[in-house]
Amino acid sequence: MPIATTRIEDVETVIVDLPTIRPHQLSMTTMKGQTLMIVRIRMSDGIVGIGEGTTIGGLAYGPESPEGMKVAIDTYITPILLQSDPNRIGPTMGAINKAAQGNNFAKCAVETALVDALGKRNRLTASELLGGRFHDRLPVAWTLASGDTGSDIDEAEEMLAKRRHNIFKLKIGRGDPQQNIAHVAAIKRALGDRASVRADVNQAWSEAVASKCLPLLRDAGVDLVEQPVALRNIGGLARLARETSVAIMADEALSGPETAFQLAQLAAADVFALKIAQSGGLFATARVAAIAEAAGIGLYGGTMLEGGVGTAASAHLFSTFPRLEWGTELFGPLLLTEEILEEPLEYGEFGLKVPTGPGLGISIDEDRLNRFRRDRAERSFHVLANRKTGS
Ligand code: MUC
Ligand code: MG
Repeated sequence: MPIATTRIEDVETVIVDLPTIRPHQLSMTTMKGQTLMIVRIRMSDGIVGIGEGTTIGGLAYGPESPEGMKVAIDTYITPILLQSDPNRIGPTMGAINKAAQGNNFAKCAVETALVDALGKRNRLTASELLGGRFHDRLPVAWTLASGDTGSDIDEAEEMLAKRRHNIFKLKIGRGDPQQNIAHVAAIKRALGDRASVRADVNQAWSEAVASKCLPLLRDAGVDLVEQPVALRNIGGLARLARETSVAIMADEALSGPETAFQLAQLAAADVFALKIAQSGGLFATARVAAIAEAAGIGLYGGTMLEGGVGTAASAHLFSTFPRLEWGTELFGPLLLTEEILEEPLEYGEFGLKVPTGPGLGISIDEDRLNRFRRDRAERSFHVLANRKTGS
């Protein structure tokens, strides 16, 4: 019997502003809230696929903002979707890639929604569509980024006591590098062998500064240093990876299979931070992982601090990698004070449970979405928070 054709009838994009539990300080910006761009694709059989495009600090972290993702989808991607067979995700994304260069985050949100819908239609989880899960639970790191050493230690102790996290990533790169190292060393001293401590420089150091600081971080007990130098300085990253014994992880330098191949060719990283949005979607990220595996590069499941939708999508993909040596950092929803899912994702015992329902296995709470969507809010808290501090 021929399979009935399905059409896409409507594509909706919504910007949602949510507060964070505390300011989150990175080298390039301090987040006081998080903005999610949610896409919902409604099909002729009534199924609605959900996707998310989220970044950090508007345009401070990368070249796409939530507002820009919305415009890219509304203006350029939706007309292609309306002409596409949503069950053929590869050709649909191929047509989108032909019509729109770049815009990896927007494309990832759309592809995620197509995968969610395909899973719902066929009663399969996204992880099954992506090859099948090896893990039902994923280890999850927490980022200490309050900007204060004492508060970070207290936060880490609380996470250890609750058995929520025993891997901590420290955000450094702002201010004096010697003080950065003292901050990391104090936290590692306090936590000892009870936790793995890693540091993310977010591109802030020159190669010369990184060359001096990496051995000091290693001596302080740090297991992994993430993106110490600028994203385009792949040669510098390779020289640092060669000269230091601390593991080096590429994050911002990775923007899909092409940069993954370049990094692997130059042996510029020991570990890849896999991010579904940065790499341009779930399937592109699977290709990045394949390149890493072939080159003997370790895998880490990264985040752009997405809410529940993007985090669930990432979890489905990461669960399909047999070796995820460095765990994940899929804690995004825990940084937010508000949940937009009907059922929050399940955290505990130092991990995240990969959802088991069809598609992404999550659903959006319509009332909560309505409360926080920017086009219905009186004034975005984001704008208010930034105005108060003058940033
Ligand atoms: C990044 O650069 O890794 C991931 C965790 C976190 O706190 O920030 C992000 C971005
Ligand atoms: Mg990073």
